[in-house]
Amino acid sequence: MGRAPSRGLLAAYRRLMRDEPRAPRLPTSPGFWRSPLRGPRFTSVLGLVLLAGITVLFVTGLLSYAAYNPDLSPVNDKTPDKGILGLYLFAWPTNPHWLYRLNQGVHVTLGITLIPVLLAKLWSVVPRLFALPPARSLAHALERISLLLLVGGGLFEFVTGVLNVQLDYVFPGSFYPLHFYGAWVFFAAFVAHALLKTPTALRNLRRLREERDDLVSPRPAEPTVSRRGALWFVGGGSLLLFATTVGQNFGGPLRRTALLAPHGGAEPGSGPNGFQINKTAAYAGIDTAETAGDAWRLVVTGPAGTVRLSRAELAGLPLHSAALPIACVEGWSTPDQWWRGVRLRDLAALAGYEDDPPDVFVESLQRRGAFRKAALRANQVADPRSLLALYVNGEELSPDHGYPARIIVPAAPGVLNTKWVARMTFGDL
Ligand SMILES: Nc1nc2c(c(=O)[nH]1)N[C@H]1C(S)=C(S)[C@@H](COP(=O)(O)O)O[C@H]1N2
Ligand SMILES: [Mo]
Repeated sequence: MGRAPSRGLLAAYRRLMRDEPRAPRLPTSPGFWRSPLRGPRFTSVLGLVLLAGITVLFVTGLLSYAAYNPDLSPVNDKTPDKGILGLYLFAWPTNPHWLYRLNQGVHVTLGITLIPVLLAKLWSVVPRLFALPPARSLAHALERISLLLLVGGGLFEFVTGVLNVQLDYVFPGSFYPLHFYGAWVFFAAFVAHALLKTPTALRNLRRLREERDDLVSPRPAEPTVSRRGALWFVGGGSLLLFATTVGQNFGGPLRRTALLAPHGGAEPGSGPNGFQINKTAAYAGIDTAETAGDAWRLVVTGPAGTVRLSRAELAGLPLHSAALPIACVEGWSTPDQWWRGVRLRDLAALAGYEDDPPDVFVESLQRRGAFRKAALRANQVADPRSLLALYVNGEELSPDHGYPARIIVPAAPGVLNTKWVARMTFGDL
């Protein structure tokens, strides 16, 4: 006399729901997760590292956006619909001259370094993702929704950031709003999570022994590595990413250690112009016929009218030097280069602003592309180190670095240092 098959099924189902230690097959059963590494201490260590690291990422990210001076002109603003999220914007300073270089170097290098920590943290709490019942109360339901925003938002921010750095604008024109709005959603969930969990995390670390916890597997597998070993493994992964990325913040042989960082486009070669190039003249569609001696004129406009200057005339004006870096939003930067050219404030004077230099709108010869024009704020024009450079490191600018003339401004993101300048319009924007 066999049992009715339906009763057999029912029994199996009941066994499953009771978390029968023998063979749970569904991830909703705690016994399904068998790694003996999981536990509150492991999760807490990783969580506290992320608490510090992600806070720095958020702050440097917001500062990076402010550095574009998006509130100055729509051409600088990649996120025009930000509304109240732009309330914190301020006039980006020109001191210290390495400000953006440091900010963006920290943002990108730290972001890449934290990837193994983020992945390990998510792995450590994955059983909770499947925990049943889905919600025990309204508060619990809200908490779980905030966790979805936290996990989804975190992955989204890291993925979009890495793609932008590695693949050079895979989302044409839309990386900035995606990363910016994503950051706010993610950070809101992150703050809620940190407020709820930091006290627990600190308590977990002070405890000598692991408490009973839903993260501890009820039927742990044989350990293949200690918790300490696993943390070293995650830390080692971070260290490896750091070591193969950080070099892009420097020049010389160190840059070649940045194996994981794209080197900013074409090989820059050697010599005075042998430093990183973002977009080459060929890529930007700059024709040498347009930049040649007779063809090119700089058009400067202001209340005094319009002045057209050949390169020889520009080179005849008082020239000044400044040691300034190029620092790109993608996280690479160059050491200070010696630029030589005409001060922006002297050009403002030519345009009719003798004393108080105003903002300026700069346009390139380049016809297409998001970075062919940019606005600079009055404080940037007034700084005596801000130049329309004609020379770099004692040589003519190379075509790829912006010949016949390019903007260079202290502490500004690379994108404001317009190359192949054709027109400058002075006046309050
Ligand atoms: N006309 C023009 N100027 C430009 C760009 C561009 O695409 N077109 N790229 C900007 C960006 S994003 C950076 S980081 C710097 C890089 O300067 P470099 O190539 O001389 O290092 O140039 C800026 N000036
Ligand atoms: Mo850039």
